[in-house]
Amino acid sequence: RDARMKWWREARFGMFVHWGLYAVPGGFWNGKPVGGRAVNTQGYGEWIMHNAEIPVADYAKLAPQFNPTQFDADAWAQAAKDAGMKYLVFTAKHHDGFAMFHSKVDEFNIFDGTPFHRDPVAELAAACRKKGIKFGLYYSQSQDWSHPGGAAWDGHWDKAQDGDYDAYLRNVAVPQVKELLTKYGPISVFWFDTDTDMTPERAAPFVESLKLQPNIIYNNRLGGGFSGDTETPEQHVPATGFKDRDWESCMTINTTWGYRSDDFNFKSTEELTHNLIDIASKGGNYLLNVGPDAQGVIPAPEVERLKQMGAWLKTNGES
Ligand code: FUL
Repeated sequence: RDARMKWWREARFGMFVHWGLYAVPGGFWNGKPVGGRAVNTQGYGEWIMHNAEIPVADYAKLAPQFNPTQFDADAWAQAAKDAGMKYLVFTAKHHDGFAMFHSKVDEFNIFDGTPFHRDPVAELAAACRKKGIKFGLYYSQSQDWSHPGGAAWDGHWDKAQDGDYDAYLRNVAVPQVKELLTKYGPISVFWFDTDTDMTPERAAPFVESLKLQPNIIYNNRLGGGFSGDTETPEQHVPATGFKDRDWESCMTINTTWGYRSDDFNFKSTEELTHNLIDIASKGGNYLLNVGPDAQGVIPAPEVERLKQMGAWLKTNGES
């Protein structure tokens, strides 16, 4: 375990990337900004389908509009590198159920469902490898608002979502996780998220699949009693570290994870740098998020802050 965790413990700083179909509406539905309907979603851009209770068929109509021709995996990897980040974790599928890779399991994915016809997971894996950035994937294993049977943490809003949860896990989630672990070379981190209705029996096939990547590090959000390798405090720096546990604070750079065109609430470079120092001094990692837009571009104020952090680290950091 120590050998497996070594690079991660030394990394300290990583890039989280929330990018998906939700970048198209960018926080707006029918011309109106969509706020959160529950305290823990805060109007996040990637929660728009849930927060506006968008029917599955209507949400799917976003796919033909998604053509992020300015997406440049090398530029993202370079932005991470310039910031002094050592790894990158990309949303292969968020709760909306839209796969950001060429999945053979289901056509609701960026390669088959959009005019873009490219596979961002493949391109990012290659770019990160080239630039010496460890590559990891986020995958929403239980919540899936577009596939029948997929969970929604406080219930479905469209009949099209109803179905057999176990069949969804068996036919969609586990096979997609296996695709991600076999088709894209070394995967350093697997980031599960929200464990709605997970049980030990339901979680076991995921853990089994992780053996496809013997050195992989996974987080504590699979559920079913599996604690994974890392704790994942969200949107805060814990007062102290965790006893005998590796941990990583994930935080947004503005308010949202997934792109919102109306979110200009960017944290200052001072605050971000302070968080990094605070977290590192307590023995954790900082997974700082960016939210690329519908063209595939990381918003300029985000890139600028990353650059400034990297410059600061160059003068004051260890590496
Ligand atoms: C949460 C998710 O629901 C958010 O959308 C985001 O992905 C965050 C990192 O984890 O639980």
